[in-house]
Amino acid sequence: MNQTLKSWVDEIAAHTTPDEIVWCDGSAEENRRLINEMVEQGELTRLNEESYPNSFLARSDPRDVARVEHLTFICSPTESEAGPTNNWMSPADAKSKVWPLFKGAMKGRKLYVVPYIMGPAGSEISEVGIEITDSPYVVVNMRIMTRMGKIALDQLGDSPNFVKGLHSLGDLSPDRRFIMHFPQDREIWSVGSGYGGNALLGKKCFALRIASTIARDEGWLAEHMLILGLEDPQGNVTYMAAAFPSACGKTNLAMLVPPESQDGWKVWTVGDDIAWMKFGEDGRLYAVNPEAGFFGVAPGTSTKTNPNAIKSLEGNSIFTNVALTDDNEPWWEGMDGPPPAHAIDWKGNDWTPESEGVGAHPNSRFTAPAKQCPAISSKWEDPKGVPISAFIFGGRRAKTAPLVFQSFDWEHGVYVGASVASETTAAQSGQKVGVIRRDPMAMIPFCGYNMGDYFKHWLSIGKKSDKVPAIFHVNWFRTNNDGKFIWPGFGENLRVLRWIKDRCDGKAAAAETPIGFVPTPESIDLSGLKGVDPQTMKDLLSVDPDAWQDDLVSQREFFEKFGDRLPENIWQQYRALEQRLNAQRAESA
Ligand code: TSX
Ligand code: MN
Repeated sequence: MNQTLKSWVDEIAAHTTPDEIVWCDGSAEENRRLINEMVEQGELTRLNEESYPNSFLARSDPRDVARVEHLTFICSPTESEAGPTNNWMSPADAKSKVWPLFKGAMKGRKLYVVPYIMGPAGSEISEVGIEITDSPYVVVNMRIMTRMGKIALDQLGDSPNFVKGLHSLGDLSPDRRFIMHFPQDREIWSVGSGYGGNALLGKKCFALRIASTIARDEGWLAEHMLILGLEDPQGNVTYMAAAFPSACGKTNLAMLVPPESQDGWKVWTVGDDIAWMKFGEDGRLYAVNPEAGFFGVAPGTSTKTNPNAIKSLEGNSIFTNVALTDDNEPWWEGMDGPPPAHAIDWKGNDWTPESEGVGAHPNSRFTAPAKQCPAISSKWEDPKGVPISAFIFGGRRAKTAPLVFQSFDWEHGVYVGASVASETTAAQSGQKVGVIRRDPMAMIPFCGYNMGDYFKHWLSIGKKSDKVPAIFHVNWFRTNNDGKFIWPGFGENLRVLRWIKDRCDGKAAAAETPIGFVPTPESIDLSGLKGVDPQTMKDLLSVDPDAWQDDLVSQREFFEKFGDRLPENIWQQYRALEQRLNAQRAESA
């Protein structure tokens, strides 16, 4: 028995006073028992055994359906270590505020000890975490999302080196809800929420917020990135990792199915949300997916937008806050076919297509095992990871960013990542449509330390090796003057991935512009693609210096928040872009 673990569990049990302590082994039998208990309590609904075998519906408290950034804190010793993009509380204040909320919190409940590995078993890149929780929903989700149970205790052995995560549902009141991160102790305290991102502590809390601080200290990367392998008709696979802000379709890109006209090309899924990357002996960056499942947004997922996601979730899956049809099947807006004539909505009320609100909550989720994805990479559990050739950043931009461009070099690429932004959509509640939100490397909600230091860390990674990935930026969301999307997106994005691969191989042609290397119109294969004529392609690849000048204003405002913590190289890149844009304007004037 691991003594550090045992004394921590004893200490927490003494304070939270559960009725029983359950050490989870991750077995199928244990999972069945937990699920049966939850079905009996009415906390889970068994779905149609024919179409969705071994799958279940959960409904959360209606006030507890999403991550809560205003209640999420980085509790580093000083406020400047957390930086201007995080909420900060001193470790002492955080502990004295939240520890009382755990007092007696598990009375009448069971305390589950959930050991888990983030990353493939036996990998040097992997890390062990232990989550203590009083939510059986968390346990069964963690079993899908991580390598959970005995396998993790075996990997941990006697080592005190694990991330401690303490979670209690508390009374689910938003007034007593806190998601606290203690990077120096590698510890997470979460109370008052049962929602995924707040309660499944291996994912955003550990694999991004805590791991990003470990990665900074140890010289590696913990990023909010999908990982995919692009296989050419000869069978060569090029691995890429991509970071996009929310609502840009990261999971869809990770599982891209090539169109029929791109015969012989394949995309293999390694991960859809998080990448941990370390240098190999050959100087290349190797990436693993720390997760073992997909916690995907359900609405909008269909056989049209993401057929592989649909096939991944047709069994052994958990659905949270979706609607329930009269056939006992899950349903959400944007699913294939017509909406059901009657369903039970995510709050448990009768629903018809004529009803006022939605059937499924816009942030409703599926939890599905990664191994069920038809395109899962044969290397997805390789302890070595996969060698990354390209980093891809992106955002939802109506006018500025072209379909794709490549940075001039690593330092310029870090600046491109730091200036990532996305325009809000109608689906994102509570704000106006088309507002620009800056989200460097898609890490704004997930970086566990000052992002000025984070950019410095990225710059330092480029100095460690001459084989770092090439850096690209994509934008699937360019619109014309009528506001209509001019790129078909989805499977057709394969054509852009091919250009990226060719650039990595030193092949495809590109034109030098102020913002970077943009494809020549002929260098993107448009064979068999209807609706993208030569003029549209020109529009997709155009760089409007006036639009970029406006973007620089927004960038400056954002970067100034970091004061002298922002590396001078980022400002140099900013000024160099400004000068190149001015030169282009002077030329065309
Ligand atoms: O995921 C998306 N991707 C990446 C796919 C690999 N989405 C969905 C975003 C919300 C999560 C996209 N939406 C993409 C895209 O490439 N492009 C668009 C915009 C778009 C939407 C619809 C059409 C074309 C573009 N066309 C028709 O509906 C017919
Ligand atoms: Mn994410």
